[in-house]
Amino acid sequence: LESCEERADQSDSLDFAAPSPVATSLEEKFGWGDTIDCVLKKKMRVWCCLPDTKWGLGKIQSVSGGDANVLLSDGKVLTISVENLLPANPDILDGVDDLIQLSYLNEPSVLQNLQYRYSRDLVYTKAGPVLLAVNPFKKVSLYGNDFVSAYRQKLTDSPHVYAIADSAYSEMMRDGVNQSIIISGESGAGKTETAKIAMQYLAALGGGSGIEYEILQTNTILESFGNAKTSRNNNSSRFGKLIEIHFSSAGKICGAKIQTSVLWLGNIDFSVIDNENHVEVVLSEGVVNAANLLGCKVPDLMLALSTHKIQAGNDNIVQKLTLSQATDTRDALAKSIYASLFDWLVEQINKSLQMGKCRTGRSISILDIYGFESFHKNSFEQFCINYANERLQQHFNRHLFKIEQEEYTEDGIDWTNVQFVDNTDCLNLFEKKPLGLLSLLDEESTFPKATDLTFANKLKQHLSGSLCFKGGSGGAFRICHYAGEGQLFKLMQWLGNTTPHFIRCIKPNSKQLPGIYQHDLVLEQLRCCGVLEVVRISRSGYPTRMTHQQFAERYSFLLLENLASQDPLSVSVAVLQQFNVPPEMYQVGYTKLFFRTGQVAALEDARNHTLQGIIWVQKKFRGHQA
Ligand code: AD9
Ligand code: MG
Repeated sequence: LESCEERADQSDSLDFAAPSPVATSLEEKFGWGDTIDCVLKKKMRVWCCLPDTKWGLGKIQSVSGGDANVLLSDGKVLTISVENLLPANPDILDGVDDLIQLSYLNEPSVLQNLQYRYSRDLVYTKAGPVLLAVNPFKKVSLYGNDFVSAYRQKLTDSPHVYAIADSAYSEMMRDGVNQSIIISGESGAGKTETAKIAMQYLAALGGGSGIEYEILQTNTILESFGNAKTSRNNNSSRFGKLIEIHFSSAGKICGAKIQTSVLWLGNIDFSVIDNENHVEVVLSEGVVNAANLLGCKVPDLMLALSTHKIQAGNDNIVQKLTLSQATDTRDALAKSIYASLFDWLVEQINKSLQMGKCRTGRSISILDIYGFESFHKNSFEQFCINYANERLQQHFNRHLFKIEQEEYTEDGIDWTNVQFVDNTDCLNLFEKKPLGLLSLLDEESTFPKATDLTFANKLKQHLSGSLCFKGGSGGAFRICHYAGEGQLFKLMQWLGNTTPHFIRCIKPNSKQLPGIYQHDLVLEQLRCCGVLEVVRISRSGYPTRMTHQQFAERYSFLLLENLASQDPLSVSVAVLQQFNVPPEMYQVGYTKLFFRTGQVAALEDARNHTLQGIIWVQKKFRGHQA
């Protein structure tokens, strides 16, 4: 775990309203130019970074020099450096169903919001355009026919996988454009369950021919072959999958297609036969059975697993393998046999799902993919997973900005002020030819004398100029991913032609048990899959939107001058002027007002104060009358 200060800085840099990325004073952190005096007078809620690296909620009592006295929710008063404070949201925002509504977007606020909802079985929360799904690890009563009809008839707008599936379906029907639902998250976070829930909704909507049952059944078959119990998930998918559901022009399911990001072999052992660590296969039940199943002779398999053939001129030279080389060969063989078996299975399923008449070209794809992974020591598997995610992130950013831009343009506001984070540098690091990670890896693999170390040195030699690459000692190197081809290109091409919908699954604890919410684990995932970044991007422009009407209704009573007869826009502008909201903090659209982060919290505060004042006067007045 990093230190508190680091956390405070990182969290703070996520709040876009802050004028500088690393805010040093309280005013800067609060982001709306208030003086400390104002903050004190308002007795604002703040997050305090406590010594045990937890965040505690409190209210500022007083400030002297760089320290603040804060009354914590447990009644204790704490003296704490102003640097270790972050603004907390007003309590009207507790448990909001879209993180975008938070006035202050920092890590403790987001964590608390998700926990607030999770403890009430509200496992779904929006993070701007993304649906966050926190795994309940228990049955929650959020599914089934009643819920399906409620979402279909738009009787509820509470965030849900059904709502995502519904908008995919509706947009496909309305615009005739293919859709995709991209589900990511770490192992055990609930991706496969979420994919099934989305499929159930689509099956309910587009069902009728009976094929929807077949599609739902494929999960069981694929899971029984493709899943295994791991330390992180008792029913872990060891494959990424993309299922395409095809619809007729009437919106009925007419077909589906699945794409796909040998145990005896594992029992084969080797014995070392010389002091150069060369090996021979131990004759055992494992090797006999494996040879039988593969349809080859036992000595052939034994030879194949312990030697390496190289061609030199016209001669074949047979070299004995070392223990680690032989183990790798055995595992690679097991993997490839298993992969071929799985491909065969998918092919069979696809054959049974294909329906000749289904040529409308309309489809919804559901992609179940691993999220960014980061361990102390990361292998080629993490390299591939993270690269895939980096591509998805780019896809996502492009899409996000398109939506933002469209809304601004529609309402006639200037959106050139919107800044965004771009991950092109990181993608270039992987993809650039001839000096990207992938090209260099390809090249190095063809050198007979290449080792991990020569590869690492080559990377350091060529890539040290990139901000996303950090060389380490020996064979170590690090890639700084955005958060925090093999097939992939085809997948991205395919997804590029669809309208995407994103779901990020979050694992609340590593015990796979209900009711436990581990802050650090959740935080790590939020950072890894870039959720805060996403919300920040969505908010980097003008995250809070209200129609002129809504704004005027809510705040007009604060006006000193009576403008009740005027139109909502004039009233709104008068409110903004009276409260000295700086012009760069908002934009006026044709129908809506767009605000930067923190502005509405300040107005809400003024509103609450005035309301309290009114109540006080009314009480006095009644007392006087009595
Ligand atoms: V892996 O990358 O394949 O290892 P997933 O797919 O992310 O992983 P999975 O969907 O298999 O995780 O979910 C793990 C377990 O969490 C499931 O077996 C369920 O017991 C539990 N789970 C997940 N989502 C839900 C849910 N919406 N309701 C109830 C759930 N239980
Ligand atoms: Mg899975």
